[in-house]
Amino acid sequence: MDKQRVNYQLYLLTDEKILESRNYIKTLEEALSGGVSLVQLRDKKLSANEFFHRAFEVHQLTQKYGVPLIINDRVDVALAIGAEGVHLGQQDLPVSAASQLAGHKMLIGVSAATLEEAIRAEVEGADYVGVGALYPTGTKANTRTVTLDQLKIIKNTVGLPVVAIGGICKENLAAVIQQGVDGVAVVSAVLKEESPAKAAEVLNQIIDETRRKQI
Ligand code: TZP
Ligand code: MG
Repeated sequence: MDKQRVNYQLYLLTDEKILESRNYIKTLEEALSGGVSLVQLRDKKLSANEFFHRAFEVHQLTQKYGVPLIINDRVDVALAIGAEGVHLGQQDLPVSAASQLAGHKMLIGVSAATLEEAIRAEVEGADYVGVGALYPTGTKANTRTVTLDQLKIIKNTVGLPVVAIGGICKENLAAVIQQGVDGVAVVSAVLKEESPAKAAEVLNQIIDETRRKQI
């Protein structure tokens, strides 16, 4: 994987509650076939052993679609399965420690809810920042709110790719893309839909159309 060529456009995060109520792998495969460009495995409940096995299985699938897999929180699991990246929150390992373990080939993403956090992530050597939550979300508790204006300021200040997250759906997607971000990260807008493939296709169409109108 070439870090410079990663496509952040439609970044799908998994959610154990939603996926375990459906067919886990089939639902993810549908999302991939609909054009998801990046996947993050996020599961706060599994043991290290279970998380490793799930990550291995999901990696087989993402590799089939040529889509990088990012592991949430756990650098050890990312390394153990040979994932393309790891995503760190403000309470996780510092970027410097993660990159010492993972080396420079692995993509390191950091969650940021303020300009200061985004700048720090860049200084510390992150490869991209996830910024949010833009809108109310039922997927994650205790999110911090980021406005569209703050998102734009972050995008215009840091040199890293910026991915917006939190409650993003087809109704508010154009407004987010208009801030100039590199992509959006979603859970429910794809995984809760009856057809995850169709949902991903529609989101990609909205992004493409919004970008075309901006030129
Ligand atoms: N971090 C900030 S909001 C969020 C995470 C992991 C959840 C996003 O889920 P959804 O369903 O797209 O609102
Ligand atoms: Mg975390």
